[in-house]
Amino acid sequence: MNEQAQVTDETPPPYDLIGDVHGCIDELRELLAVLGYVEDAHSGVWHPDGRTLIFLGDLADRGPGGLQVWRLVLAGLEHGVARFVPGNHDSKLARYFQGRDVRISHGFEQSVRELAALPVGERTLLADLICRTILDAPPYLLLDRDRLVAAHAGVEEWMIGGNSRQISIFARFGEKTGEHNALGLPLRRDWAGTYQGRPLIVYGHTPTPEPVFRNNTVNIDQGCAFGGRLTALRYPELATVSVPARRVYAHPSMAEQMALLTNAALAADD
Ligand SMILES: [Mn+2]
Repeated sequence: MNEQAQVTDETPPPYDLIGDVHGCIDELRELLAVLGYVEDAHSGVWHPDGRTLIFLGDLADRGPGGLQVWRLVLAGLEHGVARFVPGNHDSKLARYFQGRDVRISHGFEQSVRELAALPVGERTLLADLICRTILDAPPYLLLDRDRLVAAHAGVEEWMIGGNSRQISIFARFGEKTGEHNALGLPLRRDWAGTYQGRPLIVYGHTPTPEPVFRNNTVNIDQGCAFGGRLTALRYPELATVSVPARRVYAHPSMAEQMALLTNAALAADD
């Protein structure tokens, strides 16, 4: 999360934006194939029509292949066919690589396992590369001549075009209200509900069963690691393409989450 980095990216469309992968490597490969991407050993992943992949962060944790997802994204970044904005799980991974104290929870235990399984030399190289990528990345991206914003948790209208520590934290975490929902998860201020800006904001971070288009914002996190789906938004087409999770990698599953939230809403209506 580089708070000095340029947030404007000159890469022209078309793009494919992909929500929180969370280690779902099989679903990511399937989604990329459906979108027409080709993977080869030399150039990594690429699209015959010159499309650019934009990853919305939270690449690892929960699903079984976080480091494989990272390798695919790193190859895409190296060959100029992918962009990346960091999520809260990515910044935690960077802090871990810097030797700082982080809680091994919320799926992070899976990434620790994957790292431990690597030979030490390979682990060091990969850790350095991942850490540098996360720390150098701008907190969000402003694309297509200021018509599109890609951010993990979102941005407020006044933040667009700027960069600072406050903006970087909001883009990765959103803003907590101090309250919790029926799942015990912190409630976040509904910035999208009042958004009136011109650029379309594409984000993830909070899983919803379907992509949510609202006030010129789109949430494309469909909770793949929780047994939901992995979604891409094609831009400028604004079509969503999803593949189902092969299984539930983390609980509460999307079905359990929806049932708990529905029950809480019904109880509140009584
Ligand atoms: Mn997140």
